[in-house]
Amino acid sequence: MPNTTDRSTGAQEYDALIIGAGFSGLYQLHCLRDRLGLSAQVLETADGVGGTWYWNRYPGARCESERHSYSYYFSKEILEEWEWSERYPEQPEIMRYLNYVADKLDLKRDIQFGTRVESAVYDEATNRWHVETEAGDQYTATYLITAVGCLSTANIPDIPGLDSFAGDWYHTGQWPHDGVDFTGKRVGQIGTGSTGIQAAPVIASTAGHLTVFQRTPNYSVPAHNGPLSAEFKQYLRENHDEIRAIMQSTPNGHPFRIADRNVADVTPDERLAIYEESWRTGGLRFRAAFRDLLLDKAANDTAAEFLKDKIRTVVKDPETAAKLANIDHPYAAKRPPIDTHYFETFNRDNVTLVDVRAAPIERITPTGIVTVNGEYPLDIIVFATGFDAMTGPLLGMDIRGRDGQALKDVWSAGPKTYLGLAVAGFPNMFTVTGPGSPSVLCNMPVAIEQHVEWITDCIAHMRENGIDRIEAGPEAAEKWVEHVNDAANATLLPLVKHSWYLGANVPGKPRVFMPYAGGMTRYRAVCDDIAAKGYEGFRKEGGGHEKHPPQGATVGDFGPAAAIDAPGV
Ligand code: N01
Repeated sequence: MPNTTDRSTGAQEYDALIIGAGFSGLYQLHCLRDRLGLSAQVLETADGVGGTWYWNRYPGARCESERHSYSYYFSKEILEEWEWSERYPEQPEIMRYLNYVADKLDLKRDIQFGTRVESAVYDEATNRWHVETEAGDQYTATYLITAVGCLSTANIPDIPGLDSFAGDWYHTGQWPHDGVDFTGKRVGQIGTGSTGIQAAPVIASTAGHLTVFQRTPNYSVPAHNGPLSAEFKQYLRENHDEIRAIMQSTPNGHPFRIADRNVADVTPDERLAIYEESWRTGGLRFRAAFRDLLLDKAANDTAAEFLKDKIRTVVKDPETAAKLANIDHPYAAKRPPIDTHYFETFNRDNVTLVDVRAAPIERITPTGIVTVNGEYPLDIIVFATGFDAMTGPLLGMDIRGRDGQALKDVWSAGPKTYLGLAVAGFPNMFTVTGPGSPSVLCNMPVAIEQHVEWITDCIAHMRENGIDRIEAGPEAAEKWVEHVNDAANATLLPLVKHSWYLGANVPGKPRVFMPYAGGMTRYRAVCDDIAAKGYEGFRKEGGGHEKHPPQGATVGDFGPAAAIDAPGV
């Protein structure tokens, strides 16, 4: 319930507004409302909870983190009550889980569904955020928390002629709730990232014919999905604390440790045996085979060669295998997909691979897709073309901070945040999994829980100490951006020129490496240290704090970038 309603504007007044009802927004609401006792409201575009999982209903959509790690860990009761069914839960199961959590914590009564936020404007005189929705409803709050996710703004390439297509077309991130019937249809799928690799085998199983338009070939490791055994479920029930301890002590937040050995520490035969074993284990665990896979190109080459050999072994047609294995980026320098029979799909008679790097797409016609080699007649086009990642969802709203400055102008040369959590010039605004946070290089729920708890503690600290405004200091933000760059540059990640980590998948987007590659463990320690030092690097007003206190001498000492253990995926 709002504290009050402004009589002149009709604006509903809250302590906190949270934008988005996915993993982040749900937990943020619980923390602010039930732990701090604030009046808080979530504004959510969709008609239900779930965030990115609400929209990504494409065939084959399932989680790539292992079930028991893709969960909230803040509540023992939830951990004990909920039981996952498979190693990698499918989208409907994740939706059931998030609805279960929302109902259990009675969160939905404070979520306004079907509500798209258009603008959020900070008013310095009243120290409040004014939020307006597409429908013209108005809200104000002291704290604004964006929980909009990293991968929620669909990237639909601007291919000439799309409007003229007489068939149906869909983006995987905006999938129809009733599903799509591919039976007997000629389907074209553009995109071979994690999504396309999940979708293609399922689409091919019913389509008349599937043509996969591949621009950048990709590695993939079998997921080896399957139902959980009774013994494993028992192990999970009895070992939550230990599993959480592992997830919180690894750089990527997954429930397994990255091996503490370098590729050069073992003989070629041992290395092969390790890769074979990792391939059999499957999923993102393959990445954990050696510590230096993302730090040393020569080490990475050994994994890359192993994975390309697997493609050539699985795919029967040598020409198709060659196109699929023609990968020129280091393994895991793009987010490494995992799959269920992706490469095997190209052995089916009803599947064709088209290399659009060699023969680019020229246009879409009423009847299909035309590349420089000719037309592919289609009934349905599936865009598995990814997202305007990390900044897209934030810049999709008109967010204005002090002096009316727009976030899109402040970030015109690329995003700048302090810890990925706050932006200079935008007081009392917090960005869960914002650019500059580990987010997408980490198992998301682990990153989200840390962010939400840090933000909650920060707001509690403000209220206990009479601090009215908190804002990232520009110097601290500059140093954090530098540190984010150094952390990325100490790895092979920036070697991929065409990666959404860099914003390179969206024409005109500034090329800035957005996620923090220094590892979740390091990041957590930095955040804790900053909080322990009274939110060092932040400017505070109220409670006896000066308006612009000088920054502490140690701000920016986040540790050496090169000491990164092993960035995650
Ligand atoms: O998107 P992507 P995604 N012409 O950007 C191609 C997460 N995720 O949706 O590489 C032709 O990775 C593009 O080609 P290129 C995960 O973090 C999680 O697959 O730009 N092709 C690429 O092949 C993941 O990384 C899960 O040359 C075009 C593809 O489209 C992130 O979401 C599941 C093109 C886009 O790949 C995004 O994955 C799935 C064009 N004009 C995803 N434009 C789970 O954990 C783009 N492409 C469940």
